[in-house]
Amino acid sequence: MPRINPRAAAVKAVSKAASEISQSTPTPSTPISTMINQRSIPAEATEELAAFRSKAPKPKPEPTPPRQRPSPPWSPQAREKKSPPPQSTPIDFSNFLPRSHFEISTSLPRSYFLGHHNAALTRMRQALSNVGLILEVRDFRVPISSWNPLLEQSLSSTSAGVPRARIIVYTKRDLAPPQRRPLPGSQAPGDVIRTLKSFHRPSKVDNVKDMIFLGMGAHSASLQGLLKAIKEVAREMDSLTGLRVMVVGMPNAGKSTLLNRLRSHSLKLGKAAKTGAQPGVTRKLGTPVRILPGEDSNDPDSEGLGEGVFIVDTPGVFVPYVSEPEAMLKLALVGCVKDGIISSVTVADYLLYRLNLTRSGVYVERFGMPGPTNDVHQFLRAAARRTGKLKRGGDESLEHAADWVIQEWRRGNLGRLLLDEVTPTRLEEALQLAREPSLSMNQARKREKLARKERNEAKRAGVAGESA
Ligand SMILES: Nc1nc2c(ncn2[C@@H]2O[C@H](COP(=O)(O)OP(=O)(O)O)[C@@H](O)[C@H]2O)c(=O)[nH]1
Ligand SMILES: [Mg+2]
Repeated sequence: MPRINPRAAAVKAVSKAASEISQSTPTPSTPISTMINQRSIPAEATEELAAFRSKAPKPKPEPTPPRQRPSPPWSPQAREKKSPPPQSTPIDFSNFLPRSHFEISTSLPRSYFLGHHNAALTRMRQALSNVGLILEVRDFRVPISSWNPLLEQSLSSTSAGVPRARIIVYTKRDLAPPQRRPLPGSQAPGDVIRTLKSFHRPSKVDNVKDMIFLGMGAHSASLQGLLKAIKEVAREMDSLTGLRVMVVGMPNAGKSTLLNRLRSHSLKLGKAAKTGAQPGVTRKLGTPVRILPGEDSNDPDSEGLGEGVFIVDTPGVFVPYVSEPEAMLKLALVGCVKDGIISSVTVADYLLYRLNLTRSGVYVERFGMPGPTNDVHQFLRAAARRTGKLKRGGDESLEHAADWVIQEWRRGNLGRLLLDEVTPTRLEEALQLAREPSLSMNQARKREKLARKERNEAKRAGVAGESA
């Protein structure tokens, strides 16, 4: 038995208790300067405040937060990292004014169209000859931004010019807000689904056989619905060799996961395609994988399926150029763009802006903040302190905190959002874009340059008009 020094044990116990008390001490109430920064005071009140401040004694500077070392795995902070957070918190937003507009730098990258995207598209075109059905995967949180017209133009019709059958699958439904509780200032997912359903009617978009809304977990009814729709297409084709399906979409939209889930649901077989949280996991066209048995099987439901249904996985293909800069931020946030292409602090700032617009205060409680904020640095400092994302000297690492915040949101633990506004007009505009002849990268850049010039000229004219 090791000998215990009673004095050392007592000192250890006292310092542990002291650190627990300091961690549980509530944050001091918000100083006026912070409240102004957060714009939690209406603009018209600032003048009165300024007058009051000139008479009042100078406020004490904000206390610097205590420097902390990264917490060990058994500490309360580490447990906080693991425990699933509450999805809605009664945070008071009544005196808080969220930003109504997100300022986007003109230098924001507008493309993530890589060499292997282009090569994949060429190989997909070559492999199309025996493909009877395209499963087009889009992310339900960004149903318009993750719509890739390039895929549509390249794959939608056969060499004879006949439109190829398509089913549109909206994934990640589970990461959108729950249907019964629409967030303020945001559309209810049920309305978005209705708008998409009425838009995708076959009369509007060529040969769309069905659309399916899928999420992980308790959504196997949708998976069942998708298999049924695939079977119907196979029976319609009535080919002896069965049906070949190609699953296509933007990077990280959930294509490989869908293939695995269809196979597992229908044939109870294990994973056939590699999946991952970052884009670029699937680099090559897959070999066809069976998802439905052929007529020679004992399955009574395989009638009319020929040799069965096989599915081919493909690498994600990004749009050559994103003309709407905000769409690029949305795509980065949901993970269609590889992390690091856009600064994670910018992406986290965009997330903060969107969370505040929907009055989602999950972050306020989780990071122990005095209230909501529009200041991304304040947001990330609080996240860093709470999760131990600290630099060697103890200062908060904003980049690491930003990476963590983005991942945590993607896991559905920091408020769930629908990022695109889905209206018939917006869908109609996207359709027009999809029907335009494909823009080359250079053409797209030229187009953007011209648009920027026009924007700047309009801005200058506006300023001149004001000062005249
Ligand atoms: N929550 C959730 N995650 C999903 C869903 N579909 C895919 N994912 C995740 O999204 C990430 C990308 O999936 P993957 O299938 O590799 O995407 P791919 O690049 O389109 O093949 C993985 O981490 C998946 O687990 C979904 O419906 N819900
Ligand atoms: Mg994949």
